[in-house]
Parts: sequence; structure tokens; C-alpha cells
Amino acid sequence: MPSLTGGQATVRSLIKAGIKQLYGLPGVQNDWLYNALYDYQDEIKVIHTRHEQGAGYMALGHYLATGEASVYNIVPGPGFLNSTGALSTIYGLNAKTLCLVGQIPKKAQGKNWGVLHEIPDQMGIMERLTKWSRKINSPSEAPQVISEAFSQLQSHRPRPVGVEVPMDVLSSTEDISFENFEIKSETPTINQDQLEQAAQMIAEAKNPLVFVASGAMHASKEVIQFVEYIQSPVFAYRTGKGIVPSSHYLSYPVPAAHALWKDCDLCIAIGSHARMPLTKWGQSPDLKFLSINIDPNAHHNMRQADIAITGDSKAVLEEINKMLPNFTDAKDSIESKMQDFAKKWNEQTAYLEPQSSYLNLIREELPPDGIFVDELTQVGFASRIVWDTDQPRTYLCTGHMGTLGWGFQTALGAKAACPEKMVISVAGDGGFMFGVQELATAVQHKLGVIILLFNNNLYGNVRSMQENLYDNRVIATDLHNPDFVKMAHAFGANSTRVHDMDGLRKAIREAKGESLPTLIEIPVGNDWPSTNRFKGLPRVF
Ligand SMILES: Cc1ncc(C[n+]2csc(CCOP(=O)(O)OP(=O)(O)O)c2C)c(N)n1
Ligand SMILES: [Mg+2]
Repeated sequence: MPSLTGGQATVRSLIKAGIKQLYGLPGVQNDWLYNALYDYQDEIKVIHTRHEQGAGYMALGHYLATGEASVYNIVPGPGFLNSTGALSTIYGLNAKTLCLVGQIPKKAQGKNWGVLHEIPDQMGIMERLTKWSRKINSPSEAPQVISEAFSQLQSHRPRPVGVEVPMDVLSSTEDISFENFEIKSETPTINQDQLEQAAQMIAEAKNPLVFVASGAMHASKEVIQFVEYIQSPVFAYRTGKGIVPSSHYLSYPVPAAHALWKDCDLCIAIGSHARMPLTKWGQSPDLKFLSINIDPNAHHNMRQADIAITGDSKAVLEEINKMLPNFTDAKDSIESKMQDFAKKWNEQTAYLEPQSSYLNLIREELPPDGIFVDELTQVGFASRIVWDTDQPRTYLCTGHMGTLGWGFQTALGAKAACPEKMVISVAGDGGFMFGVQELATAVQHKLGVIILLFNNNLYGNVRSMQENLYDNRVIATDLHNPDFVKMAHAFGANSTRVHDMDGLRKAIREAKGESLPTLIEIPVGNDWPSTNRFKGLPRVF
């Protein structure tokens, strides 16, 4: 049995769990962890950031772009709290991320001595923002706690987990056994009777509609086979894009389903809540609801499900796909009908200019496996409606958390995890400045993300609401900004300002393949049409 420090035992456990990159920001409580990371730097690379939120967002970007578990590390107290905007986004996006946080010495915990970085009940805060959290109480516990943390990440509903390691545990030495280090992946047992009932219900439905979200991100093949067999249109919004290629005649953004909702007799939610249709458009008295979700607590949030199958979406659909031929023949293709539908949908979104032109240009320049990261800015909002992608994990969106400033920092994690892929992050001037310091991280670690910064010198989204909904009573929304191009150059990044589409295309082409980040500033006004009408579509019932 090797004699190791708590730091070494923790790092070796992370390596055993398959972690090759750790996003972090050091400090005194974690010095023995980084001392161990020094020992193992050939096996695990540290990407250090300029603020703890950057470490959290990078770990999130790593997961979203790859589906692999990721880890970030920060000091306790303020360092941990600095990362909680990111942690809440990780939670909201159901990401498999470990928050590895330092802690004050064991003897000082709960005593209120006022030691460095002491906050009340750090574990209690972490427990609220994770699905499972534990403390490592001695070096020999590290393998067991870390393997359990990864088993939790790989089992049931993905959500972040937390591990806290006091500084005296990191520094002390014990004999460490990795014998019982095992990462389990447990998913709920699927109820066979329910599968048959579901197959029967699907077979009887005349106009089913399918909604997919992050819970089906790993189940593309099964979802495609399913919707093709029953010839149901399939809808995705912020977190489900790419599960079914946008180019597939059955695949559309969720608001497009509004036109078909009137006749829908079976709503099938796969790893999704189908929140927009179920809560905003009203429901036909005859509407049936089938929920397929790994989380037994998620089925009935929007309405009582008629059939609620708890299980991994991929496994459930594999079963349903196998048994469907016993219940119904494959439906005739609705491709020509959907062509008509697509035409009408395109007419409905045509007003979204110039956002669509920008997005079309980006789409043309971004390879099919390139990653687009959205933001709370006009082009980002429009992307939820009109962005097309044919591959899962290439459209990264903040989901329901709507965390301004997440985009650039999350894009850095996507790039760190997938250096061979082109990554484009869009941002407003307000949101970009939330993580501007990570330009230094991008230059230092050679993360060649391309940032398209739409600068209106405003918290434009809020300003529009003040103008339109609050009788032009504008307050706290005008922004003094730096000269972004000079600023990016000062960081050592590439940068240019463009004023038209041709200039933007040229700038993106020049940035392509660069190992350094490129910030492209696009000065804009604040009079673009809003996407709000898709959030407030009229009730059908
Ligand atoms: C963490 C967080 N803080 C505040 C907000 C509220 N908010 C949403 S959009 C926005 C303004 C964004 O400004 P900018 O990034 O410049 O984009 P623009 O709307 O001007 O295109 C604000 C303040 C938020 N969504 N998240
Ligand atoms: Mg702005």
C-alpha cells in the first residue's frame, strides 16, 4: 500500500476516474493538492483561470462539448462562492461536473474562529447546488469518496456533485489502498408493463408530437429511429438541439410545434419537460402525456403524466423501438407535408433580421462539428429559434438558468476539451465583461476561441424592456466600455472591429485555426426585433 498525502491520494483518484484536465484556481488551503498535481502533471493537466467562476464554466463547457465528466477546484469560502453562478448553471444544465473545494482545517470547522476563508456551513451551501456532496475526512478516504462521487455523476439523473477536502487532510500522509476504487453506473430498472402500455398508447395516437432535451442528448440514434417509425415531428429548444439533425424533415425548434398543438393527441417528452407547450399553450381535454425521464421526480412537474417511464432515455427507446412493430406498422412518410410546414415556419421567423443573417454567416463558416456557444444577447436569443445543427453537443446554451456572462468562459472549456474543433462564442458587451479576465487564460493556454462581440454599449435587452414596457423610464442600462480591440490586443489576443457582413466573414476566416483567441467586435444598434413573441405564443386551448 503506498504512503501518500491526501493531495496525492485525491489526484490519483481523479486520474483513476479518467480525468485528464482539471480547471482550477489555487490558494493556501489547496497548496497540497497542487503540490500533488505537480507530481502527476504528465497525467493530468491543470488549466488555471483568473476567477473561480471561470474554472466552473470551463468545466461545464468541457462536459457540454464532450459528455465526459469534468472537474473544477477552488479554495473554500469566497473562492467557492465566486464559482456558484457557474455551479447553478451546471446544476440547471444537468452536467456531470465535480466541484472539488478546499476547506479550512478540521479542528477549526464550525468554531467561528475567523480563520482564512471560513464561511458558515460551506457543505450546506454546496448540498443545495449539487445532487450529492461529501467531505474527505482523512487521506485514506480519498479513493472511496472520489470513486463514489464519479459513480454519482455516472448514475441516475446527471447533476453536479461536490467534494470538500480540508487542508490538513490534503497535507497529512497515510497508507492508501485503491483496491475498492470502482466507478459504477446505475440507472433505474425499466418497468416492462409500462413499456407495453406506452407502445400501445403510441400506436393509438393519431398526431403525436415528440419533445427532446438534454436527457436525450446521448440517444440520437434511438430518437431518430423512433420518430421515423411513428413519423412524428420532433422538437428541441435550448438544450436539445442536434439530437435529431436540424436538416431532418421531422426536426424543428419547440415554438414551431405551436402550429400543430391543436391537433396533438399525444405529447411525448423524452429527457425533457415539454414545459413551453404544456404550460403555455393550454391542453386539449383529450391530450395524453407520456414522459420518459431518468428522474422519477421530473415526470409530473408540468402536468400529471398518463404514463411515466423512469429510465435512461436511450435504454427506454431501444426497448420501445424493438416492441413497436408488435403494436403498429411503420407510418407512411410525412416528408412532403413537413416541407410545407417548414416553409411556413421559415416565414414566421423571417422577421428576425439582422440576427438570422449573422447566424447564417456563422453557420456557413463553422464546420458541421464546430461548436456554437450562445449568450443572453440578441444573436444568442435568436439562435434558440433559428440556429441549425446536425450534431449533438455542438450548440451550447445556458438553458433555464440564463446566466449572463457564461458564454465566453464556457466556450473556453469546450475548446480546452476539443482543441481540434472550431468554437465560436457570441456575446454582448455587458455579458462579455463578466468574464473578460479569462482572455488572459485563453492566451496563456492557447485556447483559440473566436468571440463575436456585439457591442451596443448597453445592457440592451434590459434597455429595450425599459423603453417598451416601462414607458421609456431608462435607468442603469447604459454602459461605458473599453476600446475592446485595444483591450484584447493588450491581453495578447488577436482582435479586429468589423462593420459589415463581408468584414465579419473575412475576420472569422482569418481567425480560423489560430491558436490564440480572436475577439471580433461588431458595433451594433439596439433596435433589432425581439424573439419574445415565441415565448408568448397565444394559448391554443
Ligand atoms: C447573472 C445575470 N445577471 C443579470 C441578468 C439580466 N440580464 C439579462 S440580459 C442582460 C443585458 C445583457 O447585455 P449585453 O450582454 O450587452 O447584451 P445585449 O442585450 O446588449 O445584446 C441582463 C443584465 C442575467 N440574465 N444573468
Ligand atoms: Mg449590449
